[in-house]
Amino acid sequence: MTPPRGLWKDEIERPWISTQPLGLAYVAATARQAGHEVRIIDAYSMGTTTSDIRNTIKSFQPHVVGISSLTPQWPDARKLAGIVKQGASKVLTVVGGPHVTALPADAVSGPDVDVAVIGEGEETMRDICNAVAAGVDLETVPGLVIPGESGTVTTATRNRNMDLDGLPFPAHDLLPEPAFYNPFPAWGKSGNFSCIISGRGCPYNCCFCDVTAQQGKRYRLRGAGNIVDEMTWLYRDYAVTTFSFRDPSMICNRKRLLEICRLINERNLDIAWTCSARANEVDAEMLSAMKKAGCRLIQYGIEVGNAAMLEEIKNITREKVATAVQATRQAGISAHGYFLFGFVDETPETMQETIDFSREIGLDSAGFGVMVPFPGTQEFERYRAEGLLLTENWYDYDVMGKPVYRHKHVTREQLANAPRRAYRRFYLRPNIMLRHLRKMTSVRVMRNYLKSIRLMFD
Ligand code: B12
Ligand code: SF4
Repeated sequence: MTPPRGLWKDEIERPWISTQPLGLAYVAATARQAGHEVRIIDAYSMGTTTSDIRNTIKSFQPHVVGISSLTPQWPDARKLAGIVKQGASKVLTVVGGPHVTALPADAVSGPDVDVAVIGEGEETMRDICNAVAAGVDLETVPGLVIPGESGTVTTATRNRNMDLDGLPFPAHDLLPEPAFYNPFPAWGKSGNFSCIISGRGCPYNCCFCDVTAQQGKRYRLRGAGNIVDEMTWLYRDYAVTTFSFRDPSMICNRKRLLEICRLINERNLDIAWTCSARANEVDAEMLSAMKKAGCRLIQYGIEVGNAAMLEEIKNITREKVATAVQATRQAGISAHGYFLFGFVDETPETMQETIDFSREIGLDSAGFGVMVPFPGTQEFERYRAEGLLLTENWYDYDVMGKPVYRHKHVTREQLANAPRRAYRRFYLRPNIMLRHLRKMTSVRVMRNYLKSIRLMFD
């Protein structure tokens, strides 16, 4: 299950944008492959009510319930575990996901969570289900934290899965219909949308990001054939025509990237897709092959505009970023930049530099947020050690929310207002507005644009 947003304060709301919870769908597919009967309730995306959850649990009477949690979802996840226990008192509640991996002992400190899973959960959840079915002690299963009478017990370390092609595809058939998910598809094609993961791990270990802590420093890549097989399945059986590669590593291996593009063309998949990239990784040949295979948008994590901060945070120069954006647009692919405010050296001047840089380099679109020091990141340790964290209510740890820390050089108000100011400065320009007006080709896209515009002025 994913926890419904706002459950902890009894104010459940459906998010206005949600995408398939792939991690959970991988875990479900693996447990099912081992012979267990599995259901997924994506209560976060569906805004499932407490009474619906109770009814489902009462009628299904599961032996094990797995709950996935990002950091801001943790208060909801914990409350959900309690509701599950009320519906089926003998059930084993298992939590997993990025927040649990960062703070597993904390995750099992309450009365309703029985087991925390560290890291990638496919094999671990399969082993938990097997152990429960066979009545075997959970302490024999690697990768767990379990509450014990004299403190928590951490079981043996589980090695990372090096054979991602050996995993079953995510259990899309257990999720709501793809049409239910409503991302921002201005760059996409009409039809359904799906996320896809082409690999795990990231060697860069950026100070604000926990992907390296979660998935390790080494890229573990799926093969091109395995990836395009999944795309072909989703295209044929689920009418998915728009894909978003959601891992940091999709373009990191040139040979594999070119092979993915070749296979998409060979199989005549009439699709549009997007991926994330680091500006130091692209070149003209790759971009041209990507364009021919349907890539419409590349999302660059740029983060800041100040040259010294850029060097420190992303180990890259302003020139390199500008060249990558230019080359992307020259290849006929739109370029999106992500920016964050609030890194440790931030000042009012560097915030302005970020806004100016976002406008200068020719991006088609940009996203701005306040840096959040998520548990498991270097920034979290640094802000905590310096006593700057203002709250450990994890619900507030959201890049769209208010800063959760005191900053040495910038007031909380300056920081909180920066994204909105940046959005206005970026988008309220005639050429950018015109570019986006041209993309309003459907009611769905128009509705999403209107919601975003409202956020700029809220
Ligand atoms: C797609 C995505 C989203 C999607 C969908 C999230 C989802 N539920 O899957 C959306 C757009 C909704 C999203 C939103 C946010 N996201 Co996001 N997202 C991602 C992204 C790009 C891919 C996730 C993914 O599919 N990974 C691949 C799968 C295989 O890994 P996984 O999801 O971690 O799942 C594995 C394990 O965690 C574990 N596991 C997961 N769930 C469970 C459950 C059980 C029971 C078990 C046993 C195991 C288990 O097993 C899985 C399989 O191996 C990741 C970056 C990344 N590369 O992971 C960020 C990431 C997960 N997101 C992140 C963040 C911060 C957010 C936001 C908080 C941003 C914000 N607004 O501030 C919001 C949170 C929204 C909310 N209220 O919860 C952070 C998480 C940090 C953290 N510690 O919480 C990540 C890691 C990105 C980052 N750079 O730091 N995100
Ligand atoms: S921000 Fe991107 S490049 Fe940096 S560690 Fe995270 S996933 Fe890797």
